[in-house]
Amino acid sequence: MKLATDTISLSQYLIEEQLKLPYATGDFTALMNHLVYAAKIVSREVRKAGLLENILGSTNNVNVQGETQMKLDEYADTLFTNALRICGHLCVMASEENEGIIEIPSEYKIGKYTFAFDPLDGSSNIDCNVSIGTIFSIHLRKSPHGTKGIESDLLQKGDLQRCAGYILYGSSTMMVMTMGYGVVGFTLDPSCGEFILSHPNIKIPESGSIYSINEGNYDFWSDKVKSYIRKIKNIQNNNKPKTLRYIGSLVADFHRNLLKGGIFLYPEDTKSKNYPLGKLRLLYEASPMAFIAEQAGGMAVTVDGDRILALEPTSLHQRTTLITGSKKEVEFFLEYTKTKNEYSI
Ligand code: P6P
Repeated sequence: MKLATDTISLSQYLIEEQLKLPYATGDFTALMNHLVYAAKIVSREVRKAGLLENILGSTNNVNVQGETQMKLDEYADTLFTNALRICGHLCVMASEENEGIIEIPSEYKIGKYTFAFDPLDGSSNIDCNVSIGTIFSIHLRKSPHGTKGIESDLLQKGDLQRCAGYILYGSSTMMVMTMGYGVVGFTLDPSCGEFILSHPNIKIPESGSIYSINEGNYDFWSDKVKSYIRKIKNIQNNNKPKTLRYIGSLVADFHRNLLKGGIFLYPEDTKSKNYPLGKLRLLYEASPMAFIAEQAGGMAVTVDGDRILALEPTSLHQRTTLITGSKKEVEFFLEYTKTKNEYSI
């Protein structure tokens, strides 16, 4: 049993990390503390959603993705947006739920960071109490300081992220994040309302027996993806066939594979209106997850073998395919499907 004296909260961790950087101004720490506040409130609402008749179910709105907006989607989007755009450390925001950029109101100080986020990913699972999550990505602005941030401040490669992370509303609420020097996880302790450091150095196992993909799309995949999935399931070719685990919430599927090892795949499928693009969004889903995957010792590529973090975004809601997970599993996918491996160039 950990004593309160030997635990460290997320707020304390951020300050300690800030003190290690002589040039740090405290802006990032302040930004993250606003994020932590919003995360606690969203977690509270998610946890009691089933008890509030007016928070479950869908709104009459369809979001920019063409998806029905759930009430909790709208709530989380509003809460993160309002908590963060007044914090004085952002110049511009982008949300999965909003078509254009989210400007910082002129009455508030304009900061040096950008914030792209998916307020409640996996929201179709909300009403059946399945784990869902918030995903976020933070860059330094490119446009002149003091001016209103613009879209190009958000359209930056994943390699340039200052921070990426997710909040998983699962059996407990966790925040997992990276600032470019490893991956750390914090678990919300409801008894004191603090995120406590529970996973100080997350490393994804080099290989793993789990594969995560929506098998319902099998008939619509490319031949190479079909061939790969048959291969990893075929007991004759394998001394140990893999186990399918798929929740349909990227944050939950990714987090399980991050801790246990395995591979997550969302390839293109011909039944999708986005074909030949994938379903997942680059800026606030694939890119932050890729930063975490690489920092934990894993890999993240498109189905064509392009490294996710090297992709240059051209639009806020740009979609991509995503293959991510244990290094050896992603390498095997690339090798077996005879796809280039940008990591080995
Ligand atoms: P499918 C949720 O809508 C999401 O964006 C991700 O969280 C998840 O990985 C994926 O879509 C699930 O998509 O088509 O398998 O339901």
